[in-house]
Amino acid sequence: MIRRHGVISIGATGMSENIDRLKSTSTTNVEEVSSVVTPPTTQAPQVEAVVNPEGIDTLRITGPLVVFFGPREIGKTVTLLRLCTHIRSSYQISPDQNFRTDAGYSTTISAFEALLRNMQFAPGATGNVDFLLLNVTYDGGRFCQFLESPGEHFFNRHNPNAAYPTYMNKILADDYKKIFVFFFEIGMFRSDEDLRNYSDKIGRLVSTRISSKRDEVIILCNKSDLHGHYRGGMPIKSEFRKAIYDHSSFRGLKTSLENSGFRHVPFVVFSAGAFNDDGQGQKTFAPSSTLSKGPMEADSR
Ligand SMILES: Nc1nc2c(ncn2[C@@H]2O[C@H](COP(=O)(O)OP(=O)(O)OP(=O)(O)O)[C@@H](O)[C@H]2O)c(=O)[nH]1
Ligand SMILES: [Mg+2]
Repeated sequence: MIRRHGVISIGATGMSENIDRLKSTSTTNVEEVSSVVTPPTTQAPQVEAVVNPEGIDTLRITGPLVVFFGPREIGKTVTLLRLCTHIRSSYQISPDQNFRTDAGYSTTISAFEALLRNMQFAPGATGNVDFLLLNVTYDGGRFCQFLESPGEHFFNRHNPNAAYPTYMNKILADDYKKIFVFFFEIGMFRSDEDLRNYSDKIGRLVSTRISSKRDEVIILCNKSDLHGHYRGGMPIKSEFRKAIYDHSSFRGLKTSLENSGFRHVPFVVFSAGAFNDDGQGQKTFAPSSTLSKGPMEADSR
């Protein structure tokens, strides 16, 4: 089904269209990428030597890299899991074993794999899965990589102008293609000031560190199931778009996108599924539909 549509599709177009475009650019790099990600063991000491002080081996990233960018609790891990469950019948997805050098990374990988197996979201279930690199392979060659980082590496409302961590600065400086998925949710912060700070931080990134010639940007409006703009089981995308784009706090980012030459910025309305409290402190989860018309509608227009 994925081959027929030629996309990674979660019943919709926006995110999938972009990943499809990514496919056309990434396949030409397969040879090059494969040789970089599997260095001969004799080179191991060299790799060790360049691991940065944060214990993150950015040499594991050769792109194209999809960056899930958003604050804590916005739903990056859940979105990643939902995307993986959808594409795994055609794409091989495996956590990169050597991205982080700290002892806790193996726990992260195990927790991710366990969640992918059963998608049970007890409170805090995604807590251990906040920082990992996934390698996505198609037809035997590297297709792309997904990076999920803890929200505070991107934005902390108590310190909105904090610098990015060193590993992130390296990623931003490296010249492989990046696809930034900027996470938003209607009412995601308690104050407009926090929303403006978040949007402005993205705006600065877009203006100064992302190239419209090389990179792509997606605005993802997450947890749509919580925000009633639905008709006939479908999210009304124009309503979600209005709520995000017409908010005064978004203005600076809109200008940055326009001025930076991003002519087509997909706006994706997304929900991983329905989350309900079971009354006993647990959350039950029902994944959203994978049909092309369903509540997990994503659209690019
Ligand atoms: N209603 C609803 N809730 C969601 C959705 N996606 C995530 N959530 C809820 O949001 C919580 C946080 O999601 P995570 O994916 O862990 O958030 P995150 O952005 O990865 O957070 P950090 O890793 O801490 O930066 C989950 O435990 C769910 O309860 C969604 O599509 N709909
Ligand atoms: Mg997370």
